Amino acid sequence: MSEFSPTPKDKFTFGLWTVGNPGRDPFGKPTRGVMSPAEIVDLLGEVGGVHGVNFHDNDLVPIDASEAEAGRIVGEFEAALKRTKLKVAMATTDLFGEPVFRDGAFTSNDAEVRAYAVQKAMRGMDLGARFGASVYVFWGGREGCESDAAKDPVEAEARFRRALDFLCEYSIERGYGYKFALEAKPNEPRGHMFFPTTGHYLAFIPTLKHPGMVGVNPEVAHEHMAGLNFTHAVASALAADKLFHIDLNDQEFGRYDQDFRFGSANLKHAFFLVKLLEDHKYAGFKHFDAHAYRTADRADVIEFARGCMRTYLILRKKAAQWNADAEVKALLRQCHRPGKDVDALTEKFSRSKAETLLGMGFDRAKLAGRPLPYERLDQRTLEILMGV
Ligand code: GLT
Ligand code: MN
Ligand code: MN
Repeated sequence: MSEFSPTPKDKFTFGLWTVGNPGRDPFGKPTRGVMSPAEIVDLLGEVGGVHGVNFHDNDLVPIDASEAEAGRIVGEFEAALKRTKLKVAMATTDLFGEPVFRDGAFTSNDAEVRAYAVQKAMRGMDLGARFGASVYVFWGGREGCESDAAKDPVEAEARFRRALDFLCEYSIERGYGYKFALEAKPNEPRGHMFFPTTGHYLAFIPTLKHPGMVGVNPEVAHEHMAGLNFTHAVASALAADKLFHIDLNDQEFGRYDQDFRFGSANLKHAFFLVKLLEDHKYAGFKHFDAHAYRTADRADVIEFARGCMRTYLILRKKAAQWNADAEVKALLRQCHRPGKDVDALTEKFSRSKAETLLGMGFDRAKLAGRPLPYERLDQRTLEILMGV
């Protein structure tokens, strides 16, 4: 056990589809053998220190499985969980893979497809609850369009709201206690995706019937694909008390959906993300929604999974080191100029405070001349990261 060995207390999780990814891409066939859910759980057991596993309904039970087949698969999965002491943390619905969802699920133009999608989500929730999942993710994989001629986007949003309101009631009625986590993605697989960023969902949630049980599941790669600062998206979720789950991975800016090992592409961003999560004591699951390179074999998939967690734990240590660093502290003292009296003025509006503020004189030149040694601060940050 090294100081960077994870334990289940770290709440690191992997989806069946992550370490189980066989290396298929839009241009090429699988490069690894397909593993059964039980085999994937055993692999995670071999990785060590993993808290739990997540699944889509059909990662566990194929959509066309007979009852006997489903029973066998679920039984083997259950036995593997017992063997490895892994928990099921999160469950979700595959509402994107089947041709029936070619025009969306909850936002499809076909009322029957919409009803089928809600039914499939209900059954997925039943399956997740059976294994004790506490978070239910909604990634609107096909919710969107190629042409705005196809759908009124306001109507589409209303359909999505209706589905979620219904599913919230279903969870309440069944006593499942789920927290719903909505996951945004900007530009794949539809030509235009509805709810492309975490911010869109944060604006949408207060319009629901049960906003308290719905939060977000931001994913590193998804905000980076759009050229956005992921740490800021997570900060908005934290500030709104809506960070119910998180998908950690990595992504080169501007590229296709890469789902790389956490921290492998943008170490500095990964550092500030971990620092944010740790500084704000995020206590939820940390799911590595990533997969190994297409070139990886089984042994390398294990290295991939260990790498995700190890990088997180190293960055957690680096964040603590940064917070305790004397030079960082001194630089921060120089850059942050608190002023209780002036802050109090704008704290809560009153006519007299407004009058006082209007009457104040500010020396713009003096304020503009105060030093802000951010170059030094950023270089010190990099040196801590580089271990110098
Ligand atoms: C799919 C997607 C992910 C989502 C998963 C949940 S499936 O791999 O790219 O980002 O989190 O449906
Ligand atoms: Mn992704
Ligand atoms: Mn994801």
